[in-house]
Amino acid sequence: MMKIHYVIYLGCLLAAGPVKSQQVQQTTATKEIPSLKAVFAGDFVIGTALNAAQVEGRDPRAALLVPQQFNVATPENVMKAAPIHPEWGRYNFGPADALVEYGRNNNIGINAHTLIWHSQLPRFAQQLQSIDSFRLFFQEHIKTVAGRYSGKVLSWDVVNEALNEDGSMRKSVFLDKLGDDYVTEAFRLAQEASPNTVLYYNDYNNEQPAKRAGCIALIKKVQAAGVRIDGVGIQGHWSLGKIPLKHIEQSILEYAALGIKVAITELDIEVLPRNFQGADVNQRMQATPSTNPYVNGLPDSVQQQLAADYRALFQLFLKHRDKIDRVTFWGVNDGNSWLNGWPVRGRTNYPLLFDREYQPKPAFWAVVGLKNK
Ligand code: 9MR
Repeated sequence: MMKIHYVIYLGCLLAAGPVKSQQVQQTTATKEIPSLKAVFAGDFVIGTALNAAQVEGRDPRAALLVPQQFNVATPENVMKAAPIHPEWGRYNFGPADALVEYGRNNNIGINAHTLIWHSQLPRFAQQLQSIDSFRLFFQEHIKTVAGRYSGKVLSWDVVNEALNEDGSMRKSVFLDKLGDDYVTEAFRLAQEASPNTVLYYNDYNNEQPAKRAGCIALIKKVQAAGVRIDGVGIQGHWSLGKIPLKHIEQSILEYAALGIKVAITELDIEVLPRNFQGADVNQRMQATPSTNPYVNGLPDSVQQQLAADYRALFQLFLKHRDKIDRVTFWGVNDGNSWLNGWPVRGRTNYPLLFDREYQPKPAFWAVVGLKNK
């Protein structure tokens, strides 16, 4: 099963081409900015989340930058259940088809996200009372959506965020209606509908010891049922100056020991005040004047800390490049990150490697510099 995995990614890696040392030089002209996918060719593929405007080409600077920098992409929203399956028996495939087409035209592989998630679940599914109807929705949804993109996407996040922080199963509608075998069942159905696609379990904070233990138990349960699971996604929504490097490294080792690949699937670093860690979209924070401190720009000290954090992370990823197949950022530039709107609306955040003008930040050069010694 891992063979499929390598062959798929090899195509992307070959497409990235060799790294030329003169590419790695500090400049602001887009055509001279080194390409992340080329710099890390041979280590892991580099991805980004894409929004609808970027896929539809409404953002000309993204249209230039994305194919230059990234060899894989994840739909930020359009393949989630609510947008793609809004009513019983009715699917809205247009935006997801456009993404697949965009990928084909730009030599970008698609990491599809996500089949089964308690959030962004269509209203009709939330309202189903009978267990049989809910099970039918669950089965039809996976068969239809995974089936449509079989052979057209590299991977699926089959199940997203099924765990609580203590490693127990989240009390979602899936657990409630289908019992705790639903994760195994989802992987079985995804494998049937899309046999040559890499299948991941994906979560945030699953590098933390308790949640990691729950994640390992979940993966072992799927494996023990004889059902294929190829990889685990560590989302990577981390906070400035608090990157849990030890836990991340331990997680990479423990997950890889299960015989599966590790991917960093939604990387960003929160630089604004926050009183909790992770990415539970139901958690919110009160807006006060002190929660949005960098409206007029990021102070140099914070910029340097961000660069140091990214550098340390990529150093760790490179150390374990035999176990990591992908590093995906959750957004192209700071301006389109979800962290401008969560957990407080209307903030000015700086979590990525490119600024609002699509220019590389010090963090970009810190990461690229690791390969240019
Ligand atoms: O970035 C996504 C944002 O645009 C959506 O409003 C949000 C809604 O649930 O989901 C965001 O993406 C999430 C991802 O799908 C799963 N992990 C956490 C991500 C950030 O919330």
